[in-house]
Amino acid sequence: MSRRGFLQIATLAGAAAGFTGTLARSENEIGYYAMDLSDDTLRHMLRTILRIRWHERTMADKMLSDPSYRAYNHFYAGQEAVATGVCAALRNDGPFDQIDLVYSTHRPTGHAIAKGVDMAKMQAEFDFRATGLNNGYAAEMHISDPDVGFIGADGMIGPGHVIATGSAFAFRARGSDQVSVVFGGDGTYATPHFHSALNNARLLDLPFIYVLENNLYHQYAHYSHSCPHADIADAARAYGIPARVVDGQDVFQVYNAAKEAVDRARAGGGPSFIEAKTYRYYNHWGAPGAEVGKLGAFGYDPLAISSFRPERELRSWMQRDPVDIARATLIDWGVMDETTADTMETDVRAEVDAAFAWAAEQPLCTPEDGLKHVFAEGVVAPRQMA
Ligand SMILES: Cc1ncc(C[n+]2csc(CCOP(=O)(O)OP(=O)(O)O)c2C)c(N)n1
Ligand SMILES: [Mg+2]
Repeated sequence: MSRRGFLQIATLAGAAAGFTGTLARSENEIGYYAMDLSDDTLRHMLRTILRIRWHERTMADKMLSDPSYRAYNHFYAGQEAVATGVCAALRNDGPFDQIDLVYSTHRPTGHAIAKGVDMAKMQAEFDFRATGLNNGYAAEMHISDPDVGFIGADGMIGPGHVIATGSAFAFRARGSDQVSVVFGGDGTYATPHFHSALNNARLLDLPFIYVLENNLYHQYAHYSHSCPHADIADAARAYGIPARVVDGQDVFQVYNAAKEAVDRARAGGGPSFIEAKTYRYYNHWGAPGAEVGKLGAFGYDPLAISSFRPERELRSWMQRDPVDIARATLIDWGVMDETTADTMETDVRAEVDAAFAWAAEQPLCTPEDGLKHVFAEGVVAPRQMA
């Protein structure tokens, strides 16, 4: 019997015997839904984490080594388990009026990949190519792909939260069981939109999930500078919203909390809040302080007024890397072995290289393209007043 099978039986036996310990459960008793996923789904989750990670690393290396490379990024490395665990609990395929929607942030790459956005097209978009995901108009901070329910990245922190509750309101009004999810950072606590979205979601009992990625910093300031709570989840509880704090480095813990929240929303139980404690391996924006071929930015960021985070803090978070945790868990559960895990990583690296190569061959936008989609094309009759 696999270790996962053993843990599943132990959980059932524990439940039957009224066992309330932590065996085979996450410590805050979310119910270990991840263990019941199919092997294929579990492998897909690790693959998604790896796809995000190698996209990040490839892009960072390009930014550092190729002066002609135009694309830029707010790197998501270190946080991959959050996007992956949440999106694994959502409906990502199907007609637009049935899939779940994700509203992203200024750090959108991981959310986009996890929701199912085509990586090659996204990469072409980042590089201002005319055949990119949004015809070269969006770059990183405005990518959007409604076909997979990825409503979009957002250069502003906050306003997307309120728009996401609008979608949730539409779902409720139409009697749909779709769910609207917004990702936000610890920095959004200090925006009015954070509070407005949570208040309205509770008042109207909306199928709305707020996923707060607490990576400790907004730009170069610690979140305690703008938020009085150690757990930002306490702010959601103040609005009467059930809230979980999870280890954002462990994709399966994130999934458990997301599944619980999605089930609640679909059943008409209203909003949920998930605070994932996590960390970003690069600096706020771009790759300053990073080195080609190495994960993370340990060096000084010239945009920061001072060295804003201790190097040993970054190193200690990297010891609990989302890739390692997901991989070790699946090997422990007997879902894969070291060799199949290595093969998956090799495949993913080839896929990412191919996506970058395809994007680099795509035609660039022309100056004329910049004037398209601004005004209506052709002759437009002025509206006549009756
Ligand atoms: C309304 C608004 N104010 C300020 C900014 C500038 N800004 C961009 S990212 C950022 C910090 C965001 O921090 P956090 O929400 O913790 O997300 P993280 O960057 O850590 O992922 C700020 C202040 C902005 N984009 N929008
Ligand atoms: Mg932050």
